[in-house]
Amino acid sequence: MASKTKAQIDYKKQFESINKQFQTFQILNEEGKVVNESAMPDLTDEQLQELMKRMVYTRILDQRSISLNRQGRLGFYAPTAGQEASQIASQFALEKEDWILPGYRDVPQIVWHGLPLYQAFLFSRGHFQGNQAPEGVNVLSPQIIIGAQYIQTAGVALGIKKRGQKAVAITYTGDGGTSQGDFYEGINFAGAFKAPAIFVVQNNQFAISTPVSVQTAAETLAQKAVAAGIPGIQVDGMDPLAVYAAVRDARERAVNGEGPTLIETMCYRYGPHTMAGDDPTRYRTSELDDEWEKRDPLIRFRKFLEEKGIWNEDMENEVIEQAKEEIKDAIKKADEAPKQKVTDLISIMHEEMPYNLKEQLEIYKEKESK
Ligand SMILES: Cc1ncc(C[n+]2csc(CCOP(=O)(O)OP(=O)(O)O)c2C)c(N)n1
Ligand SMILES: [Mg+2]
Repeated sequence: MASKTKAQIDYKKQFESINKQFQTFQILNEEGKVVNESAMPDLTDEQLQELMKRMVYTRILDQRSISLNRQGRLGFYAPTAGQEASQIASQFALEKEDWILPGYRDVPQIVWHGLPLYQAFLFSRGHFQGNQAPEGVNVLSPQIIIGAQYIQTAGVALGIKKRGQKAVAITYTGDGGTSQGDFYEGINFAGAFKAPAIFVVQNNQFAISTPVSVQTAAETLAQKAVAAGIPGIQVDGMDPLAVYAAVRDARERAVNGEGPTLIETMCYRYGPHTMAGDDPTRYRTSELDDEWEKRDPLIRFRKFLEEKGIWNEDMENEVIEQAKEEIKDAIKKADEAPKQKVTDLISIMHEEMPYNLKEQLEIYKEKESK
């Protein structure tokens, strides 16, 4: 009898049906018009204004951070312009008791979750005080190792579940991060344990100079959820309402014991990868930049709010002035932090200090007293 050599599945159809299920979710289009009324989140006018304020503020924070970095007053900085809807609207959908596990580009979310701005500046300078979130501010330090925060989030979410808390752990990585083993381990573990986690992939189209088309053969990054047995959704990451609605829905499912969700937000970083010498003109065309800048979250949300009669230029200018003022105060406060000492690093590392560090602590205390 002849053995069957042909696969029994029509793979072409399989791919088609998978891709069909991961269409981009949008509520507000580029012109600021609602295109998906039934999905409109339940937000008051005050909440909509607050969301806009935070996005405008964050754009200013980005501009000021870039300039402070150029003046040598900040250290590590990864620009955020273009990712405001993805970052700010996702944090806006959280509650205070939720935990944020950020990547290096996700400083705005932890600041809006309660980390004082001067501490974010200290983080940028590599000062240990930047990593000490105040009690009750549920944020971890920005992760530099690509994807590592996905595994940590599975753990934090499982902890939340075991304690019976009504909260979630949300984390962020980039398109490049989805190629890491940690990414798969994190979503798989959280899925298996139905842990209350929200995994956000901010697809800003590039991992430094590598475009998504080179990163993976997958049509969308959201569909990577399928293998972990969890829901996945691709969202217009330049649309604050769509991002808010998707994260809010994921949060509700998570606290109701229905497990994690993977959310891919389609966005773009206008600036360089970091301030450490990256030149995006070497790997991106100005046409592509223009295409994405037309989708800007601030432009479309401003149009939407103005149309509703709840936003105007004066309000926006007021936010800009407030942001500049607060940023100035925060950098001044960061300047006042005590100079970092080796004894600080040794003493903050462990709850109970191992004997070898105790020895080193004495040595450095002696040195620093001179
Ligand atoms: C495990 C690991 N490998 C490599 C790097 C170096 N690295 C820093 S950022 C980056 C690209 C990440 O791109 P993406 O995940 O798309 O995030 P984006 O910077 O675009 O927000 C790489 C490879 C790293 N930090 N960690
Ligand atoms: Mg990226």
